[in-house]
Amino acid sequence: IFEYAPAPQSRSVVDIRSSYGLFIGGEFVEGASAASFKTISPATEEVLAEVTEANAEDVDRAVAAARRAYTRVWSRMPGAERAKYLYRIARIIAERAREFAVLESLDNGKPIKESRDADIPLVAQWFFYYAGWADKLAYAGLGTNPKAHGVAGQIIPWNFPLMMLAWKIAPALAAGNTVVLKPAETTPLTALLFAEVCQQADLPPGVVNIVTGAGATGQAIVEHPDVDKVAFTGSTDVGKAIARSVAGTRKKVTLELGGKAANIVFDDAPVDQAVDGIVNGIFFNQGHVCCAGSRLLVQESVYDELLDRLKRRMTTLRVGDPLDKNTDIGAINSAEQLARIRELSAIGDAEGAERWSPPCELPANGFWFAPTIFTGVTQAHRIAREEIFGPVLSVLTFRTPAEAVEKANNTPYGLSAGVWTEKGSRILSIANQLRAGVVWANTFNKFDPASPFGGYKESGYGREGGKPGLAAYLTEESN
Ligand code: TXE
Repeated sequence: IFEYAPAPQSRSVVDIRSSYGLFIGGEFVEGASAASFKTISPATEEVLAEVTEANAEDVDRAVAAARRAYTRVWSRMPGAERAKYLYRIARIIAERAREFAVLESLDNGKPIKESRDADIPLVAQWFFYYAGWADKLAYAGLGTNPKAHGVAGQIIPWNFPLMMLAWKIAPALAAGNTVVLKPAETTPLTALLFAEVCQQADLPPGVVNIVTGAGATGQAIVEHPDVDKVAFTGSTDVGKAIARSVAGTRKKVTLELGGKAANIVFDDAPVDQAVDGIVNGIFFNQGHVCCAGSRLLVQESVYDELLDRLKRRMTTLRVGDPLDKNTDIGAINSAEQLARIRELSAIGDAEGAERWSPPCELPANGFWFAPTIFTGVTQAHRIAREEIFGPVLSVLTFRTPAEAVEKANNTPYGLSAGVWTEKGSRILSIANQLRAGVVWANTFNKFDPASPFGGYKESGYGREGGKPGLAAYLTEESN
């Protein structure tokens, strides 16, 4: 279904407009006020485009368009018809993959080899997968005739802009909901290109509405009385605020929040494979990953050898231009995120952990942070407890499997974890004891639309992907 284009090295494959309106009712419209903001390339700080800042009036228009489309068209359409639109969207994204990959790397800062080989293919797969569910809702586990909630308000972060959009929009539409989605303020461009895909696919106007803006726009969506379902991915603090604000209303909520995943390496693990998995676990997407393996737990007996090999592997990582196909680590998404990473790393220094980075020259402009590991980290250190959301790994050790499990679970989060060992029985035993929504064994950061993804504890609730991801957009109630 998917052919990889040769690595695009230039931004000429994508046509970026100088300014963007809001996508409401199937067309681009001006905002109610003249407010706008700039989206920049984090690798160069160059302004890419001026984007409309939607206010509460705009959100109201978008919700009204979504409601009309829900009542008049989408909720009445047979599932097999909805599926056709989803397949069409999936195919268009696959055809325009190169454009999307370049735009994503420009706006977000991630390496082109990741947007080209991971993000955009997964986006197409998500739409293909949920297209297949649209006429099979009776098998979602919610009775023979489940109903859509109605209008879904969806708020997404900046780390996987188009992928988060696909995770939200594909199951919502398959289930028969219509959508008002807000991309993050630092990465709105691929969502706006997706709006063009909706037009190209002849999706009925109002089924998907894209409103751009910052937190206040998101809040207006969450608080809008005609929104039936809220889906959020982002920081734990904002997630908690959203849960408070919808408490006592009829709105259904799913939250996918932060993480502090343990990547546990036992002494019988295949070392080279584990080292690659550790590198992928923390340096993929500059560590801007909610399920990043940000706490490495190494069995003491292999600590010296593993650290030595990890450091050697890290010296081969190339940091730089996101559009260069040889780049492994791109730009940090924003000045604010860079400041957060610097602040927590400085706390790591102050608390006595030992910082190490390979020699690497960072570009003069833009936002950059060298791949970094901290050793001598204890569970009391803030860098072992708080999400850094950057290319920074905290290394801890353990002696016994029981100690590994105890340390892995000693976190307010519970999104993901990794286990590296030759023993199948140990994988099962450890995985069953970990309080994490996803556990990878001898691999890391693997995603598949059929696999449910989501957290325990303060990592949020609800699942995205698979049948549970579909069920989150359905109800047994007749509405
Ligand atoms: O997140 P925010 P930020 C974590 C990560 C990062 C930290 C802060 O640790 O360092 O959060 O990132 C919208 N009502 N994650 O500040 O603010 C906002 O406009 C409704 C983990 O970027 O949560 C954006 O679209 N919406 C995470 C989205 O929420 C609001 C991914 C996320 O932004 C809002 C991102 C409000 N009151 C950050 N305030 C993950 N789980 O992957 C903001 N928003």
